[in-house]
Amino acid sequence: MGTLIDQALVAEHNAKLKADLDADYEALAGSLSRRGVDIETLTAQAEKFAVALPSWGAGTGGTRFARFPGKGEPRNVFEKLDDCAVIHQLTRATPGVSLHFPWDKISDTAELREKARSHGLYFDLVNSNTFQDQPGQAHTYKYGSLTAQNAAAREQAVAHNIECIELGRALGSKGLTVWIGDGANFPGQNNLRGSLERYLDSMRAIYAALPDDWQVYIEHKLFEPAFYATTIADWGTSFACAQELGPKAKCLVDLGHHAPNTNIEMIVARLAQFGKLGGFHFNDSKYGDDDLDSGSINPFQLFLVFNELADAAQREGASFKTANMLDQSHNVTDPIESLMSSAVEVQRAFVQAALVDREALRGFQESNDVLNAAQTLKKAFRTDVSPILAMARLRIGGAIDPVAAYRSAGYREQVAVARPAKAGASSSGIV
Ligand SMILES: [Mn+2]
Repeated sequence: MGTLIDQALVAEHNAKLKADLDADYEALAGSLSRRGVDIETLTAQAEKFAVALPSWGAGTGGTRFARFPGKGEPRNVFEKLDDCAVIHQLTRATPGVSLHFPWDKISDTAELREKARSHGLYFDLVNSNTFQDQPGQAHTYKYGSLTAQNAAAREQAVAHNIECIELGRALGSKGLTVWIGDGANFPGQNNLRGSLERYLDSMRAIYAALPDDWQVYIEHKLFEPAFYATTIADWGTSFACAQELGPKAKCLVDLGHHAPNTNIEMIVARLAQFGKLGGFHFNDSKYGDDDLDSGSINPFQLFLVFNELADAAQREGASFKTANMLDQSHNVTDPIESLMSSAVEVQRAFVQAALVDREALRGFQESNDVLNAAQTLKKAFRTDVSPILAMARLRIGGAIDPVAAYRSAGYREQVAVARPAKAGASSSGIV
């Protein structure tokens, strides 16, 4: 199966919106041209942009209080891939899927790989899970996994990560993201330094199992479920561990995993400067690790992150790359709609950052023209690049308005019939 929504329906949708898009695109081309910017260069860049989808995002997430599942949620990894394929079909910006084990574990990786291939998808980074116990597990992670006092629990957690590498390898993935919930809820519960020493010992064993062309991504998070002291709480700890482990270890920045008002774009700049910026989990937040849709609360921050990425790319050339994926929890929206909108918001920030006049910015910085330096960024941020994003999608087979096309195709109603809910079938989560 190549596409899950009849491409004729997408074409019909596009035909209705094409004349308006052409007019908007032409108007934007004109105004950009007066700024010395070629719209076609930006559209070509937008066409190449990709952000990976989290398999766990295809279902309704939930909070600590409740989960309100929607109709037709995927019940297994194959159905998650079907939904991811629809998101990519309409946005043309999400060809990669990031799996989470053991939630997505199956015995036949060849079948899963073939399913992805038939959808035009590939497997991005794989994720391990030692932040909850699985049925039948020998040793609990209640008091930690990679940092547990109990050596057998640590060994079990290391073995799970190595199994994730093997599964990922069979699926064509090139990296493992490790996030642990380890830490303390009380002062005195853990020896702070001892916990990190055990973490490093465990990570050295995982690192040693990495194939030559693989990387391991360390994801930090300020708090939750450890509410007093999380072992890998911040980018400084993440960076120190990545340095300690070696060149195949990088830092992964989840936008939600910081204290409110943290200058995340500066963290991005620091990690890029020292060669340890591995990738991102994009989402948005107001208070903590809210896992809200990317760009829904603070789109300017998202733009400023991409501004740093554009600066790093200009300094370092084609060798500069990051692994980008969404990591969100959809509680009150259709996950497919949220993931499509979020992919477009991340792509929007990327294109806006490409619009920044870097030469002018440098000039204003050197001459201490603070106001104009700030305005140079704002000018790019304020530019509505929607026609560029829509035109990019149209030219590579996507939908001018992905959410409208999705709704009119009736996909959710169809899968609601095909996927009757069954008790305990959900395997979505929040990370
Ligand atoms: Mn994350």
